[in-house]
Amino acid sequence: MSHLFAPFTLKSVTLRNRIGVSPMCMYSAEDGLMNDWHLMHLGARAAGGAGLVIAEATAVVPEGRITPGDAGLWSDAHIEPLARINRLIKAQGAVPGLQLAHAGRKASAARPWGGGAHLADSAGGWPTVAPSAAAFGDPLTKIPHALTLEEIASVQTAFVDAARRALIAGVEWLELHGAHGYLAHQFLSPLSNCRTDRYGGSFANRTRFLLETTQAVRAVWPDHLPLTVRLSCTDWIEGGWSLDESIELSRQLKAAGVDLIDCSSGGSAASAKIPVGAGYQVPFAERIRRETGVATAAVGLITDPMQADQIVRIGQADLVFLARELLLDPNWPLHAARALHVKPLPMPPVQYARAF
Ligand code: 531
Repeated sequence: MSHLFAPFTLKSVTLRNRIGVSPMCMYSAEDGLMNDWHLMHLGARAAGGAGLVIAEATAVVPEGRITPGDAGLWSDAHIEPLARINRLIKAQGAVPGLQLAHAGRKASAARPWGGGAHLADSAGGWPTVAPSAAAFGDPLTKIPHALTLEEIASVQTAFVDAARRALIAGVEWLELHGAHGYLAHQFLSPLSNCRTDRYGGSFANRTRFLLETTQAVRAVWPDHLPLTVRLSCTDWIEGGWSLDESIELSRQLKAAGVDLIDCSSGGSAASAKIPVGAGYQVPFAERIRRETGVATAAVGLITDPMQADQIVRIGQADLVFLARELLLDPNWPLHAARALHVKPLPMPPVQYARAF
């Protein structure tokens, strides 16, 4: 039986355990360039024992940033700062991952500590784009420009170019952001996609952007490295994107070469009533894993070692991704190993080991 501290192999990559650092926006880059903050944030969590460390939503074009502080990979200048971080992550025994993203109509916002509302173009913001010219709603009130077919193709090319740069930077695990109400999810959800062309309307049309982007990225991302997708498995709104659609899309993403689905939810509309509670998204990972045979990661209010271990043991997911708990405690994996009586006990970096 598998468990939280059993290694996990996907393609040619082996994680030392089932714990992944969920991609977490730091809003601390300058012109998309990662810096010492990211080195500390990601490096500390690799040293803390996680098997996989996924760097935050990294914009494929500047206008795809959620805030002016988002990381980016839209130019070759972005490669080396990321490569430096990836070398540290690897040296600490973890696998370096990265999430590629485009925020669509949720772009051009202030950082959370600046209020999080859309920034006027005159205040450091920029015009946004989306499948359709409909705003998310207060406080993200900008009306986006509806992408033309040529512009859609150019965003997809930007994902491919960014994936190539990620590879050069030493990323070994790539995640495409298809969740949380950002651009790919804006195409998926009927709540944000009112197009009448081949990218809107039917399920096949709404999923076209993400499937095509995935296929194009898979073509340049080496076969031996994992390509994964984060989905919002439900919008939590009647008439919105649903779990049944996520299951069918996961099947098609698997056929397109996706190795794992990272199962989150929400983000399409502020009015969604989300039953937030311990492991509330785990059933999505479980159903997608069981019904499609694709590997899954569970994420969302996973806080306790026993809870995380059980998710893996009973086959609800292959991996657990943690965010908030790992912000509070970068050494959560080392503490979890003790709580679970793992033998041999994973040790902290050699520089700290004499204390144990
Ligand atoms: C939180 C969030 C979770 C679920 C739905 C919507 C939002 N996160 C998502 C992050 C950015 C910061 C807020 C990303 O996915 C990039």
